[in-house]
Amino acid sequence: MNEAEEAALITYEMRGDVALVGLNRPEKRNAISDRFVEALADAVERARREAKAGVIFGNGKHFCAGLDLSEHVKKSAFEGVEGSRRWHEVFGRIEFGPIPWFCALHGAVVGGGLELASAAQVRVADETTFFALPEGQRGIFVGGGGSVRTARLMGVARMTDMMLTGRSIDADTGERWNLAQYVVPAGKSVEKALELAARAATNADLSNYAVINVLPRMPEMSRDDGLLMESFISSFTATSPEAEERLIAFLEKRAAKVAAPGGR
Ligand code: 1HE
Repeated sequence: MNEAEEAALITYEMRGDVALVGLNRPEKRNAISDRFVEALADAVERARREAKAGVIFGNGKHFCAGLDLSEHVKKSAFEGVEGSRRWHEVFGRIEFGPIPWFCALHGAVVGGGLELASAAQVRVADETTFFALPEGQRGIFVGGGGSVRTARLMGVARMTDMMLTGRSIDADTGERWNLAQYVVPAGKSVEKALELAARAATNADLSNYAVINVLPRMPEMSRDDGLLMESFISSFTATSPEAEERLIAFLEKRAAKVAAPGGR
């Protein structure tokens, strides 16, 4: 594969302050090969440098069919561990970075595709979305962080059921199970994710950083440690020049009020 073909595995464009990253291997349902992981890593690094939020979506009929199974027929155990650790690194750059990521889902969100989506902060599913973890049927196990991230989103019992029985769930069930925070009409997930990302991009950088990096770590702390940490983060953000300017803007009636749902 030459450089141009490799670059084309992932599409990348800036929409204002938002990086729009497209999984672009539709003929293989965006199955994640080793090269694909590297192309995604490059896009994520670029977005971390130049964007204030990111959207990941899948080109073609599906968001992502997970691990490229054709590359895993003849791998050694050690190569498998290294591959899995690389997924962890790259997805970790999405999970714990300076900018929030919004995944726009449609069609199959399967195996490693669901693991990728689980690394984002917000998932927007359209009505065609379905989630599955067919690892058990393939004789393998999740390796892209799913047993940690996806299990935390939906809970161990539900994930165990999906992995043991091959159960597929639809978008509405996925929303109830915490795999998506929004369900929108078919074909609208990218538009909605872009709208949400553009909104998040206007927040103070430090507030976004704290939400992304502190909130997910809190459940692992004791209540006492968590509350102390919260006081420090709260004071640290509130005393930044950006916060001061935003607080004064509100008091001087130059900033938007909180809107009721539906803009009432
Ligand atoms: C693939 C892959 C893949 C499709 N690796 N080549 N993931 C899975 O077990 C899911 C396997 N895929 C499917 O069940 C279906 O492809 C879909 C439901 C996602 C989509 O169905 P459909 O009818 O739209 O597409 P298709 O005809 O099945 O696939 C089109 C092509 O993509 C076909 O190749 P072709 O050469 O015959 O055209 C498929 O073989 C190919 N393709 N999915 C390789 N996954 C770090 S651990 C993570 C562990 C996992 O992710 S396990 C879950 C793996």
